[in-house]
Amino acid sequence: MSDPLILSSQTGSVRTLSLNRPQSLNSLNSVLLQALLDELDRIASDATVRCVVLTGAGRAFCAGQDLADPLVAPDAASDAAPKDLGVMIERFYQPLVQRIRSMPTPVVAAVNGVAAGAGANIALNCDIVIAARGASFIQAFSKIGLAPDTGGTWLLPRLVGRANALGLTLLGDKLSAEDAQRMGLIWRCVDDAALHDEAQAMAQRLAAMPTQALVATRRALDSAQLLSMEAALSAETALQRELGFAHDYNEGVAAFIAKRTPAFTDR
Ligand code: T3D
Repeated sequence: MSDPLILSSQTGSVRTLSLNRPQSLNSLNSVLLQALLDELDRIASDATVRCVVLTGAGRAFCAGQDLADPLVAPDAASDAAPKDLGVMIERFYQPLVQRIRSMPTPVVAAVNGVAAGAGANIALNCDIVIAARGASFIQAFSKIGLAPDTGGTWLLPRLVGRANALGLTLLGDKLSAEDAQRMGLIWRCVDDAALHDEAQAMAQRLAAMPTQALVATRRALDSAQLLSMEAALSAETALQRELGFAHDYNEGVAAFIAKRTPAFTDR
């Protein structure tokens, strides 16, 4: 039997998913992409999971689209019809970004090695990105005659500003994890040997927090980018009203008053 393309394990309420095609640096073919979508769907309806960690098996996080996948690889024959890359993107990459960004739990990317093309942008769509010092980020699209996808055009200028986004995407150079942290592209860069423990500790910490409030915060920050200050103030009010009716708010305040650790349960 062949190895599963996604390795899945759970410690407490933290589910860890590892992309598992190490021989091609976890590049993404249609089977792996579908398996990842299916795993995220299962997690979304599994109330035992309160945080997800996404990482890669072997020396890479993910080298992006599998360029040898017959669905996208140009045919050698000069008279062959060109491949429609939009099909792959609509079927897999768009839903994947939407899934990650609407997960009912926080998602931590533990970037263990190179993250290129769609692989880089999958990591950057996660809520908290922790990278090993030896890891790197490459907006590899321009090197093969493409433009950024997997949310990169939306995300990069928001994360690092237009000048840095253009530098990264036009040049397609390798950005070290340290420079990525310095630029504000990721949350933290840690020693290679510490990555697993740091990512798990972060995930366990998030898992113990009020999940609904964390997810609502992500949603509010994303949508506020498109709002006026007045509209953002109204949206904050509506959100706070909604969260104020939830159990976790009562629990958080009760725990604070009683000087005890809160036990958050909403998801
Ligand atoms: O096409 C569409 O559907 C549109 C969507 C596009 C989204 C995208 O992601 S476009 C960008 C695709 N990705 C790339 O262009 C990156 C290609 N890979 C690289 O540039 C390099 O491999 C890396 C810089 C990531 C790592 O370099 P290095 O020197 O550490 O490793 P390597 O020797 O290049 O790769 C190791 C093996 O993985 C090698 O196979 P081999 O020779 O040992 O049999 C290599 O061919 C394979 N590999 C790496 N990346 C991919 C890949 N195989 C297929 N697809 C890949 N993306």
